[in-house]
Amino acid sequence: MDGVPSITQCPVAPGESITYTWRATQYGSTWYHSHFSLQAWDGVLGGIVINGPATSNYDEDLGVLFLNDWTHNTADQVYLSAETSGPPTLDNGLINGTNTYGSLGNRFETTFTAGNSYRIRLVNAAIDTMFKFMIDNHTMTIIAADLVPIVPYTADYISIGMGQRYDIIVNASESSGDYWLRAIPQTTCSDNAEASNIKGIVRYSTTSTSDPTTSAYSYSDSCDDELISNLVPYLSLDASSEVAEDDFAVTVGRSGSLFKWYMAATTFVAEWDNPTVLQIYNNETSFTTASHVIELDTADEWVYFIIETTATVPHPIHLHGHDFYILAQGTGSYSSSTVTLGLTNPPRRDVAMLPGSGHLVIGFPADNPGAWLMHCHIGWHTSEGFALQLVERYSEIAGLMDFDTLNSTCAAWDTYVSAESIVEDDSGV
Ligand SMILES: [Cu+2]
Repeated sequence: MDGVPSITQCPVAPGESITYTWRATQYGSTWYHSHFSLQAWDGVLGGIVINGPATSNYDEDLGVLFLNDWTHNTADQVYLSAETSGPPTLDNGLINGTNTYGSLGNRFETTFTAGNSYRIRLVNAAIDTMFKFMIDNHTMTIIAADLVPIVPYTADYISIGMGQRYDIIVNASESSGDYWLRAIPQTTCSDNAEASNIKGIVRYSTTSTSDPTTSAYSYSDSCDDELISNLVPYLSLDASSEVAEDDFAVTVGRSGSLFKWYMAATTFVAEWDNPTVLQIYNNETSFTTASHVIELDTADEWVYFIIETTATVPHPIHLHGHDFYILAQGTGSYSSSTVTLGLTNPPRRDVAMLPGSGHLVIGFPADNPGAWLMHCHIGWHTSEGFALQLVERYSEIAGLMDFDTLNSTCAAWDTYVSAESIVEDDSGV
């Protein structure tokens, strides 16, 4: 029960609070954010670090480093044009919540001690920007993808999609100087008015105040994930043969003047005041078509999801409640006769890119009872209905719920909605 409104709880009314208590069964770097409307993209987010072993050594943990895009109007204001005219050019970007704009603002800065090595926990918390992240003159060793430790590999830069995390280790391999740290929007799928200015500074002297004069590593602009062959989980697990399979064509269309996204011809809408787990609590078994419930009833049964698009826009596909196995990811449509699934220790994570005009095949066992959202992590697309939900092991869910909190949260929400005449105007997630 991870706090998604319309799925696992009612939204938290203004002035109310909710406390989440959970047992961490994994370790590594992740983040939390509001799932109500577009609040996350106005800054209702933060990092989560769960300590545990790493697959490579380092001297110092610098913690979470957020990469964001940014709009000068609120995301809610911008949404009004996004849903009628398509995704807008965003105004700027932020490194850990800060950047310059003209003569205003300040850059993120950090100081390295020559010879030391630093762990940085990257989070792409952008609403609609895929970044390449790099630090000039410094290579990196990548040790985790989302919450999954991987066999370390080295690179000059890393591609990080919306919602994804990477843990990297950077050696302070220079002896002095100032170096740009860059989050570069990939123009293949992202538009940003300050694309070359989303930068921070790595210094070797705390007293230096000069801007770096260093150059970026060369790269080719793309919105592709890191290669499957590089994302090798340190704990080797093989995927099992499927027992069930679902195929979801991703399409976009208009409902009146508004863009809506569809998976298998359904654009997602769930109700803030009637979350899925409340329906389960009330023993309801027929869900609305628009709430796009996929029921997984058999414990530990393997399911494969085939997600395909014929449009050129790539999408970061995120599943709550699971690390899925990436069985295939590529361009063109999926066919079992032309695409070979990788079942031997494939990458596991919780966000993967569906390539433009391409396919993504993910698989996972039904080993986590609950109601779990799957959605595109582009904020506009989530609100425009690019989502579905799993009801995983229905009969076990009620026993895992905290009814008192569910009911009191919903009661406070209902009171607020009737007092303020609040109307749900998006997908509810
Ligand atoms: Cu999308």
